[in-house]
Amino acid sequence: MRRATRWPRAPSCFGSRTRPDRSRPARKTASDVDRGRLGNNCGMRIAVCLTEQKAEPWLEGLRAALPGAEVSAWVPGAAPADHAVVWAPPQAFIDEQPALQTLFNIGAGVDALIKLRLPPSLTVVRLDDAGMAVQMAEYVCHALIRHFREFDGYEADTAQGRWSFRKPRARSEFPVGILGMGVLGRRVAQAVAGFEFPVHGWSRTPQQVPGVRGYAGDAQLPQFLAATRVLVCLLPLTPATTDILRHETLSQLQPGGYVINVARGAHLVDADLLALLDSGHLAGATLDVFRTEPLPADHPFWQHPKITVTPHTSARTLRDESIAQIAGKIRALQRGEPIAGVVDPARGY
Ligand code: NDP
Ligand code: OXD
Repeated sequence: MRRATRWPRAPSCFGSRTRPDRSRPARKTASDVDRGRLGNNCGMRIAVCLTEQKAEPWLEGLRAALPGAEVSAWVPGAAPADHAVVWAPPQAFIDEQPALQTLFNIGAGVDALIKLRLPPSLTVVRLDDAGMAVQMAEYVCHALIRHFREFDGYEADTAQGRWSFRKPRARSEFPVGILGMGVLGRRVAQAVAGFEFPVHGWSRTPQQVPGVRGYAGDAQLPQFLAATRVLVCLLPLTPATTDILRHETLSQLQPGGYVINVARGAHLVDADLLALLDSGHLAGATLDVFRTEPLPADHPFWQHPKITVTPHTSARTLRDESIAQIAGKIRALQRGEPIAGVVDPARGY
């Protein structure tokens, strides 16, 4: 079994450690073990465990942002770490790291983490914007405006050398409904409202967003859907939101409805979308996320004339911004301050 690389200790150290959540039972941490052994405060350990991503640039960035911390890529049998920076880690990582206090996810969605068996004392922290919200606003506005202004039709015409005009459409007839008014949904709502589309927002608890008509909870979902023609999904994937884009809900959209799914593939029932596109109730869809990624070569979405596919790229994790945010949160925890983006395991996001 390979051992984790042990990095030389840097001369500077973090001061006294304060647990992020005093309501939690105190656990012996890797640094506590080190302090006992070495009689000093050096040695905060950070493990990096990233699926489908190169670890090296993250290691370098975290080392530069947190001098004094030992930052290493996790391998089975590695020394216990205090914090971890992860994307879709295997269960073995969690099981082998009982001293972990905090799991920093390098994405906003924590569905891949929440499905693991996590010790109740472990704090999961998601990325809180970190440059993703503006990207999401760009993506959604692009998809919305491409559909509303019929730029796809113009592209098809001009490709054939045809100089043609379409009748201008009223934006009041294209109300946009955003499922999920969190960090990303609110930024998207603001951008869409800037183009003077009517905007509706649906959340679990009531949210006040200027320029947005708010709806909350399952009881107000039918009202929200009936008010919506272009539906944007920006919900976290939880048991309550899985399959939320299904025949029953999508058929409640206004005729000529359009679906933009930028959250998770499992929000959408693929066959129900295809049936509603083929029946003509829905006019089209732009999809960035899929039940299986990469989207299998034989999936009907690829060739469907009313569907635009992008490869899970609507809001990319920006490494520098993410490292700065995670390092800032680790420092805040060191000072005993609260941090944003802590996941509530009961809610699942
Ligand atoms: P947040 O946690 O900030 O916001 C989630 C929103 O969804 C909140 O408004 C919340 O309501 C609402 N919500 C959650 N559950 C329900 C429910 N059962 N009923 C009604 N509303 C609900 O998440 P973000 O905005 O940061 O991110 C949203 C999702 O976007 C991520 O979970 C991820 O899956 C996806 N994503 C996709 C990316 C891509 O590249 N395609 C990139 C980044 C994220 P309330 O306000 O009441 O809590
Ligand atoms: C995320 C994502 O959740 O990129 O951040 O999908």
